[in-house]
Amino acid sequence: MASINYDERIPNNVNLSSDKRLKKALEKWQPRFLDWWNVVGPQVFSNNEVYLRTAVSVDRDGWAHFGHVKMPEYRWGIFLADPEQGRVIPAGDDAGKPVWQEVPGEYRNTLKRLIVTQADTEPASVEQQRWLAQTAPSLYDARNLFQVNVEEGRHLWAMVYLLQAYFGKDGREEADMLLERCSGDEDKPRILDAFNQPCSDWLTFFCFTTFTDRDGKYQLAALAESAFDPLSRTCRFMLTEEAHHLFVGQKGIERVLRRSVQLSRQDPNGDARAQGGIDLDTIQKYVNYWFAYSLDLFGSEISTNAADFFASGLKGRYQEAKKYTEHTALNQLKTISMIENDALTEKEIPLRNAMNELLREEYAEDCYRVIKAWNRALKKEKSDFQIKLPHTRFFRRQGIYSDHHFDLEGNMISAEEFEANQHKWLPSLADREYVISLMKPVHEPGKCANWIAAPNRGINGNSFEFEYVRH
Ligand code: BYC
Repeated sequence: MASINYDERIPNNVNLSSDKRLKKALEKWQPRFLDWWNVVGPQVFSNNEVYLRTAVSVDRDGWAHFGHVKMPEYRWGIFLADPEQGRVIPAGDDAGKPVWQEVPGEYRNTLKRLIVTQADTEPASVEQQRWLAQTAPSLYDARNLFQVNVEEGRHLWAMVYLLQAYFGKDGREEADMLLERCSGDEDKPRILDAFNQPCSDWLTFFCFTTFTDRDGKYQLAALAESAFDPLSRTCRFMLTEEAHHLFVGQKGIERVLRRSVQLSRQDPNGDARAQGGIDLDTIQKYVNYWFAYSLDLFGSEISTNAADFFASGLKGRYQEAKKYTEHTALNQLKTISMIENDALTEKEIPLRNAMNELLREEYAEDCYRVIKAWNRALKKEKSDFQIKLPHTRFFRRQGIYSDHHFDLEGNMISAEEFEANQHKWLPSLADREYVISLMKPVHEPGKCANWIAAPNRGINGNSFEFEYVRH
């Protein structure tokens, strides 16, 4: 199995020292990355020792080396999954032909745009979360946040490697621009909407890591089916890291739900807020908001871009090689609910044009599994409350539903009706202010904020009381 060479200035398993030009370009980018990290990366505990996991090799078990490190000294590097011998193009017009080790001229711009869009999300999320540790509900949570942050930083490295190694001068310029755009910046915002939303509280962070990072999982899985083999190998390794981010989100919300039930039980009026907790209705509103925002990240339901990505083999379907036997998706149709004359009607469209929607459906099913797990946890706490996922048409700002209004069940409603109900369905300013008012730091080992239950176990066999951040 390919181990990672940590003796080099940039740890890597791509034999970087054999390519002097690329090595020089990446070594030039490295101090810029560190400047960026220092200015818009984690601003709290930024020079403390944090108990972090670092990859040591790219095989299934080899990537988890744990130890206390200061974040700016984290060994970010370039790690690709091992090549699959004889791999062929999984999908599209050229399915079955050998994969590409270089970028074909005709796809250069499209592929570069896809890689830049993916890459742009990685530093964006670090920027969004840079102040969160200031109000961490425990050191365990601060540590998990930092683990997510350093790995998003490494995902940026992975994408920058592809840009610099395969796209020449253009790629180097794009790599620089990735450090210039900034989440929420008026003049130079990040590319996709969800990555310009503020992340000022931990309920948002847990929703973001549940729903938005999960979009990352599905987009990376689609890119892992790419004909461009270096992209596929890069995404395959990134996916192994992504699993922990999803765990942080899912378990985080589960702990808030459990605590909410416990606190409402302690209150004579069954009011979790009166006991300093977050009521279940508010949690549901955050779920509605972040599920909808994350659905937008899949692009329009009907997309010629997506059809072209699929036809040319740049992106595949989720688990294309495993789940499908027919890989061209030609002469097949998909039924989509469209809006005509202000009413929903079912229309059949060519399957290739519905690739974004197919991926979104896989994603939504995965989200349902998470909701079920949360509802099991609620039942265990003896609560009858059930968290629900809103309909995929609800509160969309991208795609074919974005010009209309829908209720939580996906029924079309008037703008007035939406307006009248929106604070029942989505967090109001008062809800947000209330949640933010609870965000008080608990930075003592083994202590946990009142509004969230402590986790059942710690990280890597350690207890919750372990000193995850030394300060
Ligand atoms: N916001 O045909 P359309 C992650 C643009 S998350 C703003 O509908 P297409 C992570 C679109 O770019 C995963 N703009 O969509 C998670 C296009 O613009 P142009 C990120 C949007 O092209 C947490 C136009 O609208 N990975 O990894 O079929 C933490 C019409 O496009 C949005 C990727 O995104 C939006 N939400 O598909 C850290 C994968 N949606 O070209 C990390 C790479 C669409 O007309 N990207 N637009 O100027 C892609 O595969 C595709 O670009 C998209 C859009 C799926 C995003």
